[in-house]
Amino acid sequence: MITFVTTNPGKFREVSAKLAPLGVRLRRRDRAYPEVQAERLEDVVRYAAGVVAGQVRGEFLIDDSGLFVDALGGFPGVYSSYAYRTIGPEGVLTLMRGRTDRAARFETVFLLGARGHPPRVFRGACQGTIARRPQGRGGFGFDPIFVPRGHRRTFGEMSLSEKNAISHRARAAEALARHLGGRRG
Ligand code: ITT
Repeated sequence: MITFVTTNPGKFREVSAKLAPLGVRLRRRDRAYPEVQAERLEDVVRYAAGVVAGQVRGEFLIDDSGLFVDALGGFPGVYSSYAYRTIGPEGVLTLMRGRTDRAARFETVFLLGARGHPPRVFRGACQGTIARRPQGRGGFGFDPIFVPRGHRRTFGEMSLSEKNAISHRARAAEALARHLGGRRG
């Protein structure tokens, strides 16, 4: 059993669905961890892990993700949580008004930790573009404004399993699964 420390039920649903077929069970601890101001997602999870390790028994997982928009110099990136709460997806669309370069990517960094053990980090990314307007009610966060490369619909218009086949978080979960598989097998 791995404790996934996240305030975000959408993340928990996605990762649970990805790992369940492998026999890996997750439980959610709905608790915020301190997010340091840093320029890389990895620095955020590594700092948080030091705090979480003192609060959670056994193995834990934390996920820090962000939306990096090329035309905005990578913003909101590591500030995605703040940007979501303040300007929201509509605010990102406003910043993108008149921009023809709509390239963006989602990134996820997972940290698997346990007190007294060195942490392991896994990454996933998904390239795409920023939509002209929000579309769809599925997913969470910036999903309604992100169209993954090779698709015409936003993540917000996709089912959980469609998003889970191609997303940044799914890639990170696959890397985690390979690690767990190697360890168990
Ligand atoms: P925890 O830190 O408690 O896990 P959070 O929602 O604050 O939850 P992040 O800091 O990793 O998580 O996420 C930054 C923001 O990016 C946040 O507003 C999310 O809604 C959004 N986000 C993260 N993953 C996303 C995804 O797969 N699709 C759309 N938006 C996402």
